Amino acid sequence: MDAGEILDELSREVRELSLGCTGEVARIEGPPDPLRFLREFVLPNRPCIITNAIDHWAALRLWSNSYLCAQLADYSVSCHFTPDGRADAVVEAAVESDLLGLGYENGDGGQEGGGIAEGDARGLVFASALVEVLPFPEALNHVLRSSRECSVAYLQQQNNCFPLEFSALSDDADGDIGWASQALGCKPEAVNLWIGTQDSVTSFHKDHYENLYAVVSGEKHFTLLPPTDVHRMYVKKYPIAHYERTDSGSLVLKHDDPTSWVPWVSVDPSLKDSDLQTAKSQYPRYFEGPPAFECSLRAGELLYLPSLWFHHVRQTPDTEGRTIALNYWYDMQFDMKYAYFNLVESLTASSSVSETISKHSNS
Ligand SMILES: O=C(O)CCC(=O)C(=O)O
Repeated sequence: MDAGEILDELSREVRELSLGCTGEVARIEGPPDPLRFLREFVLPNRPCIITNAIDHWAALRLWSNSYLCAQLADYSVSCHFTPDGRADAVVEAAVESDLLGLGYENGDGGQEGGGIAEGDARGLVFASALVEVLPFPEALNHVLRSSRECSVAYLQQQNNCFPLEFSALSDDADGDIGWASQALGCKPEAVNLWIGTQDSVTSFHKDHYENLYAVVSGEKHFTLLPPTDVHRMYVKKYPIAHYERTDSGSLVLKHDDPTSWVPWVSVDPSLKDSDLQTAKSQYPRYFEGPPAFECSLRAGELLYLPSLWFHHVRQTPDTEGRTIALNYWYDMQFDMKYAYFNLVESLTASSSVSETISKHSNS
């Protein structure tokens, strides 16, 4: 057996023993008993959707656009801008000259590699959004007017922004998820608010947190893969770039100076048509392997997204044109599960498991 077959066997076994093979995410009526939540979901690192757990939040009834603008009239909030709704994502650098000096030619981007293969499909960069701090009503207006033809705004900041930037809303939703805090033995390290439209998509990534993700309005669509599937994600190192605003107000992509590199998932599960066909040939382990865990969350539902799970997130707006969510990040335990994950990640990086992309992009 080569490394790829061994890792395939691992991901199959985890499904057979614990996660299930259908790609369905368990649904439970909440709020659950903390011990049950710990035993059935946190310890086995298994996601679930919890219904009827946040019905008491005033946010579910109050958070119209006009209410939010009235409550937050004098607040400034962080708004993330991209031309196409893809922030912290691997994108093609629009300007060829932007790539000069990034080390593609001689491959020196591999210097800080830590064993992870270089993102060798030339012209691809990891693009981060332009973040502007704006009065809330103006920021919301940008979100609602988003379009992939000009600019997409996503109101989010993963720095505990709910209490920090939106404190006027703190009575409308809980500061922590009580039964989860009990099960996990701590309060959340960060509570983040997300207001976006269908144009904002969050690319595949994983976090070192136990995540309780609550939808307040609209719908969120998650594509999830367990940590044991890391060998199917084609993690490569990409040069980091960021969007800047020009004098005319449009967004341009600039590479970071000095150049730095970030390991990121190459697979985009939301591609269509010919792009999807190309991706299928580049990333066969993802597209030919067991199905991802797919779920959609409606307003009032909560997802337990376990630590280290890869997640890709899309959204459908409500009748007011936005999707609103709050997520609670709890510290994960850096225990044996974490050590095993590191082992699987190292095995993936040190073998030829993720090499298909190189063969295709070089051919
Ligand atoms: O809602 C989103 O767009 C992304 C959420 C996410 O990545 C997270 O909660 O970790």
